Amino acid sequence: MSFTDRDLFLAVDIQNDFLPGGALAVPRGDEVVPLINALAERFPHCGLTQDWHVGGHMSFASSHRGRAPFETVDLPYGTQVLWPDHCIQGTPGAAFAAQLEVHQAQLIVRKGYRGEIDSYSAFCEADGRTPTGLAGYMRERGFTRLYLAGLATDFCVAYSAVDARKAGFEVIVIEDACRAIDTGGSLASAWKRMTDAGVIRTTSDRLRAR
Ligand code: VGL
Ligand code: ZN
Repeated sequence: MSFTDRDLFLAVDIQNDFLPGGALAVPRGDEVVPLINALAERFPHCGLTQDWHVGGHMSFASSHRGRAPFETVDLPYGTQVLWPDHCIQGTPGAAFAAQLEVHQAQLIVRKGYRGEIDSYSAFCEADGRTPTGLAGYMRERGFTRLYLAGLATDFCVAYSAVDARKAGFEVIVIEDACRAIDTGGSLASAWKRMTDAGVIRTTSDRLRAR
């Protein structure tokens, strides 16, 4: 069995700032890049997401006096983890990793571009109601299944996976092609939320055997 016109493979946030040496480096984040390149070749339809913040974004610790990265603050839409400045529009840190070779990607979803609101999810911003348009794009193109890999498992991958389930799609997370930030128990809680939402967990080996 191979992938069909109903399947979309989405590689999440493979950007310099999330790789070793980057502003918000995900431990061993670079290890997923060759896996993602190989996976993408097998899908007829691929997309990419790109964290795409304005300078002074509310998710940056630097926007809150006296606060440090990885602390949390309460914002109008809920609790927000504070991050180092990262993925600022047009900067080298926001660019896709040089080793990423998914030139056949048909779609790039940018998110987090509103200064007052974060967006981990590729579907919906952190207020839980402002859509990015991805669900509509998938429906118009007839995609019913979403395969996810990338960075970080416990933030952008997990929020995207759960929102995709809410939008009615089948969702498969390719675990070994993801890496986590894991701050304050975020990885365990992300897997619980994904599993509860009916997200399927697989590995690139298992997919290769299809
Ligand atoms: C992400 C934290 C802040 C991610 C993005 O891509 O998982 N995490 N912005
Ligand atoms: Zn971000």
